[in-house]
Amino acid sequence: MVKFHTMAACLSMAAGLALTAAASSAVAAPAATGYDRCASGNFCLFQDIDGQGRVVGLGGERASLGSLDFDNITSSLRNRTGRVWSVYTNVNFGGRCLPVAADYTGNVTQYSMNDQISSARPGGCPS
Ligand SMILES: [Ca+2]
Repeated sequence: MVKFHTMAACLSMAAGLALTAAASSAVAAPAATGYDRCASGNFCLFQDIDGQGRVVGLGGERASLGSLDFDNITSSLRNRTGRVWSVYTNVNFGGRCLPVAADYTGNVTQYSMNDQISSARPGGCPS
């Protein structure tokens, strides 16, 4: 009997340690940074190049990024929607348009779009 209780105590303690270890690793997991902050299914705009600075994730079209306090500040993008999107230099999908491939992750500076994007929506640029 004594031996049985000892064994049970050991098993109980082992289970407790396992739970503690699991909780510790969950707490220790690093917060997402950079482009990784873009959740699956979202079209994300970042304030700075290389996925840095503030970020907003869109699930659908946005005729004015000003409503998100994100007008004319985007420097990089990540498209996790699985389809092409398009971004525009003016509100209401006007001005110059840049198509963004379904899996694009990168800057917009090389397309002369730095700090110029004012609206965005799923689908390609108007023909
Ligand atoms: Ca910027």
